[in-house]
Amino acid sequence: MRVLLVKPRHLAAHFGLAPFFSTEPLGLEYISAALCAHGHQVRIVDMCFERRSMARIVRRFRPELVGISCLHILDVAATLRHVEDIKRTDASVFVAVGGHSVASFPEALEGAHRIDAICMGEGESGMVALCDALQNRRPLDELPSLLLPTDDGRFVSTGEAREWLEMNHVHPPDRAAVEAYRKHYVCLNYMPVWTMETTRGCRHRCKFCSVWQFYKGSCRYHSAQNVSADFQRTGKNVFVIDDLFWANPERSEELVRELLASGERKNWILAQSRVDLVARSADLLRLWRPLAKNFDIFFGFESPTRKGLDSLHKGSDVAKTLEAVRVAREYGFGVTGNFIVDPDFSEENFFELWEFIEAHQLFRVGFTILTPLPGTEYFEQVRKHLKVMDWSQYDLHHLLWKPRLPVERFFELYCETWRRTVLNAAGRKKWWQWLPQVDLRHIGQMARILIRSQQLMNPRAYLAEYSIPADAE
Ligand code: B12
Repeated sequence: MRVLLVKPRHLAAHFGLAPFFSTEPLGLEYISAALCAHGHQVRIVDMCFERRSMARIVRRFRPELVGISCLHILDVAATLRHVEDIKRTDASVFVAVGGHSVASFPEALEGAHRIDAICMGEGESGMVALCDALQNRRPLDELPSLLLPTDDGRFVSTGEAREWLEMNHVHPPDRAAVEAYRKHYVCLNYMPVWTMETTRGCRHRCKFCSVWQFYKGSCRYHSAQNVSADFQRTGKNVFVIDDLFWANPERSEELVRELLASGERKNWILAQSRVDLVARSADLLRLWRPLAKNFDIFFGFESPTRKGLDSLHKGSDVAKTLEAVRVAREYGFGVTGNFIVDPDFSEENFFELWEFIEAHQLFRVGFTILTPLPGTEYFEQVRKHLKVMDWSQYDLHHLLWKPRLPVERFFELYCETWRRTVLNAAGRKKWWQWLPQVDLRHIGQMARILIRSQQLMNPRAYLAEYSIPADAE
């Protein structure tokens, strides 16, 4: 079959670190590899950087099946627009929508009757099964993990999801399918960037995170040989998107030995991990460090206090945060991360956060506003109190209910928090100090990103998008 896979064109991301991060559609690359292995003809289009219209792409490629990946709930509006464009161009094309956010919360697509199926599970197996059924004209309600539309605009389930994939059977991602867009993929001052996956899922239970709920607490690992082969295919800057890097010490040691033996070295690697894990993994970190000239760790710091960590179900403590920072620095890793700002913050909570950042020199960090992500237990718990159901505001930088402080003061302090980081082009790291770290060819792109990101320190920008009526409870 001819299959078109689509990464939607999301809204211009303007707050937080979003302008600094733009990465490849790795999930679609895995799906493409699985489909190609079954003899299908596949194209991936990244609508964030695609110049052709959807209508033109559909007319040219004439897909029989289109799969759209709705990774973030923010992508819902763009996804629906693409569905309309595809169906208007050729109503006979079968349109399936999948991906993390809609599989976690299909309700976001309710009423979208032009979608032919919502896919709940991993696309490597789901899309192959869908192609097979469509090609052989078998009824779709025999396939598991689909939601199929009814005449009244609802979706009904075809049954429980099948088992999670056995990772050793997953084909490495089809990187060639996105090479045309490669120059657009950036992380901070590193460009172009490749993303890689070594582990899928997370076994922790953080209140704000939707990953463990999507993967039902499972954590699975690609084989060391497959990761090593993929590592050699990636370029010099690599963002490892695993939610919990170094999760399994034995397997991680096997993997790093395999990678070291391959001789491949990178300019920059970014890996995301937890403080308690890093605090107890000094020997493992020492083994990993030689793999790249620059190696940053992105920590979910979340809170400077035990009380704050407990309220987020983080299952860690502040002593571990400090130990992780010490271990990472001792072995030459760059320390980056994120803190969560609760709408319930008082002035003292902000001051506490600033003191912590200053005391431990954590200037390469970001901040997000505590947000109940659709599909999480937390979302269901607070749902009736939410004042905003516009998914474009679920970017972790909008208030979804009234804060404890007056809203103007909340955003003043939130922006002051951001001003204390290296991203303040007029502050800690002047704009021109970024330049030596950027390849000459990319200076224009870097300057544009820096200019765009200065909005995140401007309270008026947030207030302009604040939509909660003054008389709301
Ligand atoms: C990489 C990443 C990013 C990248 C962008 C990636 C991209 N290509 O667009 C960057 C760093 C830019 C980013 C930004 C943000 N992110 Co993000 N991101 C991730 C991360 C860590 C990995 C995604 C990934 O590549 N996974 C690996 C691939 C293999 O899996 P996959 O994409 O899910 O695809 C599989 C299945 O879902 C399925 N599938 C996917 N598409 C389709 C389509 C069809 C048709 C079918 C059948 C199946 C299918 O099959 C695939 C293969 O198995 C996830 C966490 C996670 N584990 O999912 C968070 C995550 C998706 N991000 C999240 C958030 C909150 C954000 C931000 C809002 C954070 C912020 N404050 O800035 C921003 C939003 C940016 C924006 N404006 O859009 C949340 C999303 C919550 C939600 N429900 O919306 C997640 C889940 C993290 C979390 N801990 O909760 N992100």
